[in-house]
Amino acid sequence: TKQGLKMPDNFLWGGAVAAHQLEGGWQEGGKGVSIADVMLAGKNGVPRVVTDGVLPDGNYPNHRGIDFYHTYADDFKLFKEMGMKAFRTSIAWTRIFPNGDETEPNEEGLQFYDDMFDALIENGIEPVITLSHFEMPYHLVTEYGGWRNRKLIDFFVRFAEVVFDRYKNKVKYWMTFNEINNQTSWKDPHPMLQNSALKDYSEDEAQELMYLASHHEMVASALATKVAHEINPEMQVGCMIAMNPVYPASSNPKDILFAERAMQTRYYWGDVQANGKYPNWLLKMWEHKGFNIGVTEEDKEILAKYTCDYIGFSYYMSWTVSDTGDEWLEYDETTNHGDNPFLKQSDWGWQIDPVGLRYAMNWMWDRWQKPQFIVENGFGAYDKKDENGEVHDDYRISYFQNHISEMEKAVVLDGVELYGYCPWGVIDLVSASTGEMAKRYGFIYVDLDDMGEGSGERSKKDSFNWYQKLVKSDGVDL
Ligand code: P53
Repeated sequence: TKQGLKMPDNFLWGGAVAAHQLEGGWQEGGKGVSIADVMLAGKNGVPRVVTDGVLPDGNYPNHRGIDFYHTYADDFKLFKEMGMKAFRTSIAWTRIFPNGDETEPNEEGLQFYDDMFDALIENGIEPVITLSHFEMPYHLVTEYGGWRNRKLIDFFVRFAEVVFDRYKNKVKYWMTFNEINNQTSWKDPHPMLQNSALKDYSEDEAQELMYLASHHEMVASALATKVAHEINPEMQVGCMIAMNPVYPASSNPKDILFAERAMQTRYYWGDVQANGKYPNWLLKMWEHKGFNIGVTEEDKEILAKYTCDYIGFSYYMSWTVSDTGDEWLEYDETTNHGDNPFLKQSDWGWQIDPVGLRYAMNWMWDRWQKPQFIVENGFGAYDKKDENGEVHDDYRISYFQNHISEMEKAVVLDGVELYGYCPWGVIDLVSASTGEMAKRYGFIYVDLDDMGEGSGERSKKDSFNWYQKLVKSDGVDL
């Protein structure tokens, strides 16, 4: 085995999931229909189709998840056996406010998470909770047009206040909006719906709508942070950023400049949420494009005053760009990427880049000066069971060894402050981008296929034992 660097004793070695990708029980306990409930399964290279409401014969994998709604108590025993100290999941907004615009919450939904958090705490596992993880009430899309509508700020803050108050003695670590910056790819309808509940807009208005919706989300996030601290000053409320570094394809200064603008474009959300204000280049760009985002003086004050407590982030891959010759340096995430000759890709075309994690942690530390929390990192792969029914996922172990080793250097050698590490999909679940079960991330195998066929039985992969040893040794036994 490899030798790692010892991490601090209180470091939160954990695992991460999101409600809509594993709970199932989509109509139980008074739950409303979420945007994940109207997404059909796609496949590797085949995007997921969003339907107009729920169609009778569609294959909607998020309706089933891995039935965690009923199995969590047993699953937590396996988590404990693995040594997990933290578990990141989300609260499905639709279990608490089924339509999103009610004034009173649904008690059955609140009770469900009370029981779940109790079960976690009994197993010595700290809950880490995301408020909005790609699973907003569908009603907010059809009735209000999603986050383009300022009314959503009130709905979100009400939801946040209810759960902060209810779980104030059980949950310390929170995040507001999952991967808020995925909508950098505003030409792709998928993040527009998942992040901002935007549907039915014209191509010409997409980019402006994205900035408008994001503005409302960031004001809502700041107000939620304010409320959290009023309820319990101990609570830590993070932003949540998808960290995919964008590199210049060469040392040509034009490529360097363009890549820097790509970074500024992808991470301005962090600038607003951590530093409390919009960067000048973006204000200039809005002016140039004639965008009217309607940032009020009051909004500015809120953003400046209630910045996030920490930077939650996911890390899977890095990208490469070359200068396009555009004077305004406009970065188009859907067309500007090239392959990096130094890196290999997963079966889904995600470039594997462990060193980029150390680079990114240093870059964020310098820019935002806030503690960090890696709340996703992992390797989606086709796992095969051998004749004894075992999964030997050495490729996954090696992905984790290489990434964790760079994370440890960022902390121990570079001094970046890091709360913890929660690998994604600690138990197999439905993929967000493709809706497949076949794209597996877990240390724990779940016997279910893309159509939801299978026993649902859980079993340990080789990576389970590997992670258990790693945690026991505080990161030394890599
Ligand atoms: P899946 C795109 C790029 C990077 C991460 O992704 C992304 C996405 C959106 O799909 O999402 C995060 O399941 C997300 C999780 C998701 C995980 O990464 O598409 O926060 O919900 O499951 C992995 O392979």
